[in-house]
Amino acid sequence: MCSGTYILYRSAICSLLAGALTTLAGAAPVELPAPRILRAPSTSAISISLRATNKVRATVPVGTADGGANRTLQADGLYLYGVNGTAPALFPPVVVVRQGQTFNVRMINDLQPVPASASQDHPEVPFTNLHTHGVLVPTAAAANPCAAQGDNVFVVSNGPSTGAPCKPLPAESHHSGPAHGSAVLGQLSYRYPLFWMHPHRHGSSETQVGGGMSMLLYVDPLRGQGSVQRNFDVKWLMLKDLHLLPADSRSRVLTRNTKYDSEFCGRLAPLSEKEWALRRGGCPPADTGAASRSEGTWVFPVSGVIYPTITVRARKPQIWRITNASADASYRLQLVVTSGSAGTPKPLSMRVLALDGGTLDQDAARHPGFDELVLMPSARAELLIDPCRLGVGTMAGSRCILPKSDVIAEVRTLGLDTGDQERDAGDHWPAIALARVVFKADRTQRTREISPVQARMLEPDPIENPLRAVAPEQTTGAQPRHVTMLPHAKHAAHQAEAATSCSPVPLPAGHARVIRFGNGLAKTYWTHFGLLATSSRLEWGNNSVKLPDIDKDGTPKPGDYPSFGAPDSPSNLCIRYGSVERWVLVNDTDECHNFHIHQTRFRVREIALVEGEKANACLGDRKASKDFKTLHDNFPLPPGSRVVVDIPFTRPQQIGKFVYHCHILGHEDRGMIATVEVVP
Ligand SMILES: [Cu+2]
Repeated sequence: MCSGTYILYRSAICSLLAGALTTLAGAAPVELPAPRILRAPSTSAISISLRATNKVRATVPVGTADGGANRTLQADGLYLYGVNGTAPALFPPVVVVRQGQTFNVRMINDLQPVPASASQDHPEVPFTNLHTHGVLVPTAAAANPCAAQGDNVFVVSNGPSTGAPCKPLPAESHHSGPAHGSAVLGQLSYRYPLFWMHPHRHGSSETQVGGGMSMLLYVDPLRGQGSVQRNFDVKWLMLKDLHLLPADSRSRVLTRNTKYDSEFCGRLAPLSEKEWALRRGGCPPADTGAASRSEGTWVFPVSGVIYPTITVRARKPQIWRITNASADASYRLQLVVTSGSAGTPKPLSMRVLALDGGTLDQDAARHPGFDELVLMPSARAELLIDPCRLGVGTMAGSRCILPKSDVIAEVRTLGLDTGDQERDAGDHWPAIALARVVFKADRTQRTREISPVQARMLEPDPIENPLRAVAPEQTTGAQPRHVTMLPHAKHAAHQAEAATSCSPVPLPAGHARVIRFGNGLAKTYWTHFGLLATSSRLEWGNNSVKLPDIDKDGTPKPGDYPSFGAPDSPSNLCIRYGSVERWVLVNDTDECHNFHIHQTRFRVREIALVEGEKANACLGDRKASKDFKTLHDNFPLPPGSRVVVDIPFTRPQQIGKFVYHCHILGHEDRGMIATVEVVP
């Protein structure tokens, strides 16, 4: 991060890191690492062991702008996964499974107790669990107690364990016994590809995910991957961020600061190129004069490396698989050419192949591309990085000639205000130069075809499209024979109580359900968030989302939004298996949230925004989504917005209890989460 050039600017971040960086021999830029890929040897199942650790130290390589000496940074106090007995890592192996395979995770809870500190909203507790974001996890037969838990995030492992396979765990609130292991069995029947796994213990999600605990999961479709691997260089960009306290002067180790402050580096303002050069891979504290702000740094590693270089070879275009694995931070990505340009560089138009694990459709295929891409927490994107398509080369008809010398570019997040600065609302995520990109020269000057976009990437999903028949889907041949789907109430004794209190009231035809996002109790305005998650029903008719009906009884008062607290309370929503519901998501607050629902996906039908609202920026490229048939599992909700979505509850694996929530994990931990129960 700190080349000689930086020192000239007397960057605060450089002086802070100066004592913490260890210089290594060699001068090559630090390349974005290729992950270790874990694949199943057979067609039936893949099994991994996953060790949840905390208080761990990671060595983070630090890249430079000019290929100067390699450096590393030591960060302590992290939460990391160790996979299959290997050391816990910021960028753990990527699990690649095939469609229809069973994926077994043996979870080992190795979290150690951490003394509570007065500054924490939520003390660090050694409880954890696992959520496979975007993937269906069936609630299955009682004979398999691990599978019986489905995607119930209120089941946790509450202390160090040896990973005993498939030991049933009661809900945390019931539990005060000795150590237990937990495991998850998931049957991967979703067709589209980029998912991730992270802990989901209510109250600890922000601390654990923000400490680095997550890993990637990719589901190969039945066909087509071979040609993707042959034609493209696949790059995995896992975005995380770490607040770090100043380095210990003797050990040079920086310790993670669990206290989150989105304004640590100051509020968002346009940056000059000189200022961008000070933000490679991280940002220094804002010079506010306040003592609390002036200490530490904030780094944004990409796949475990701070400011890596991504080299794009002339004859091998790339596919970038990008995941926002930060707990709270939002990114507004641009790809800009920095070499040979004067003034503000122009963003290259990025070609998006898939969003949030859902492949874009033919409508999206005709889209000219996106100058910027907003990734709120948990959002994913797959991009086609072909220098010709990006305009790095010179076009000659349908062919292109690449430049004679290397072109240097940068992946940047422009920063994002999730609320209006002037109204002091929301968070103010910083502008960071995340990675350096080198488009290699083609000295042969031969013309080349533009890489084709693989047809399979543009195929809409025939199964999950809610426009299709709503008839309950039958168990497919791809599912393992030993999984028997039973009604939820029959097989999990500890859940029987909830099941009996859940009786679905179906939406009448032409009605929509209204879900309101609000701040909780007025007295604790900034610390509690809630969801008004009742079965409010709204006659849909021919109206748009500007429906006056929504507000005919007035906006709810701050105290009307329940802030989630008790895992064992009756489910907030009861839905009949086989329904496709229309939900109107209403953001009653003055900051952005992002809606995420487990165990299903949704199609966006309408988006209504408050005109002139500055924080509409969090919608970014997603405003085009209503024209696409893509199914999302998370979606931004700007302040005051209404977003209409269709959600299918038509798969047997969905029977059971799961949650929907804001994926800004600080909001989720503070109550912006609610339960839904699908009953047969
Ligand atoms: Cu939120």
